[in-house]
Amino acid sequence: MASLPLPPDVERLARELRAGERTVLSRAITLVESKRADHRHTAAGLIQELLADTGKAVRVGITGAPGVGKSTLIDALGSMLTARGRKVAVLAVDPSSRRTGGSILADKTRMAHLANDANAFIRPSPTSGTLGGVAAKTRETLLLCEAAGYDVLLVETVGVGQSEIAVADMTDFFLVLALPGAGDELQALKKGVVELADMIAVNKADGDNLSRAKLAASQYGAALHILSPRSPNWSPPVVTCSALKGDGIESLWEHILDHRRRLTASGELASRRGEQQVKWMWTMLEERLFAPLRTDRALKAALPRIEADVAAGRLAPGTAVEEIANVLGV
Ligand SMILES: Nc1nc2c(ncn2[C@@H]2O[C@H](COP(=O)(O)OP(=O)(O)OP(=O)(O)O)[C@@H](O)[C@H]2O)c(=O)[nH]1
Ligand SMILES: [Mg+2]
Repeated sequence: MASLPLPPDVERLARELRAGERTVLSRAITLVESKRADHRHTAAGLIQELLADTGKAVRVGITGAPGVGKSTLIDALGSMLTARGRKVAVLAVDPSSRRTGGSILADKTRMAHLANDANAFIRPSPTSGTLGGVAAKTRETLLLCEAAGYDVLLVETVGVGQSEIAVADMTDFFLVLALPGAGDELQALKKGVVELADMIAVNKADGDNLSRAKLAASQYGAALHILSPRSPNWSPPVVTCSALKGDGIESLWEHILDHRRRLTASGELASRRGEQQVKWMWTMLEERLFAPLRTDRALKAALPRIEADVAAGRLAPGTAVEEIANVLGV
């Protein structure tokens, strides 16, 4: 199948984006987030055009329970980095409708420094769609930010579901934030998030919480010890920090850079990213192949009867699949 010709403005858009203009970046992200078929087509062309300009940033995923201090930490870490001459982009993956216009504002106030920082770019999560859809758009946005010259990407996701895996799959380093409270560590272990962690940071290690935070950190350390590490080249450290006071933020970044050096030297970073790209391709292909299932009118009309027949035991599932394939003509 011959691919459709690209609209002439793709090259110009790519050029302006490389120049690092924020308004152009915002516009390109809006394009990537659009559901219109012609926009999708242009967006895909733009990403392809920019591919050689991507991949240079440090990509960090940050997760943790609601209120653990993710945004506060991003504000502190991001500000430290822009002060050192880095350009920082903050993205989020949150497919739930939790984040309405109001809380985007709240987020910006919790990232008060970055929100007013010329070297920082904050983009809230696309608000509608499946996790797969939201994650796909965030991945493309991440590439656009890299092409626009952002060299640190911080991707926040709330630790309540599958979105952590999606974020771990698009980043190089996965930071899990925890609270100094008892029982919290076990919860996180149950969800399997800790298996993804390249580092655990017990936040709010300040004031009365300091000793409890240290205790929690040693418990996490013991728990991590019995898990097999995600990488042969890295043992996830457990640290304490206070995003609010800025304590431990510098050492947090040192760990991230250390991880990067080791995984770059061993070749693991490149292979991890390669695997992520291939996985991404398959995810997009599956989405695309599944699309007719959701939109085909004839199938939509036939499905309730087919499902009812399968449920009632009148129709074998295999026969039902044949029938559906017939309707779709595949
Ligand atoms: N004492 C203390 N409070 C903190 C610290 N970090 C964050 N907080 C407070 O915890 C509350 C939640 O912080 P956020 O940064 O919004 O947490 P979050 O994890 O981004 O929350 P969601 O995005 O809603 O999941 C705010 O009131 C912060 O001021 C810290 O290091 N110490
Ligand atoms: Mg937040």
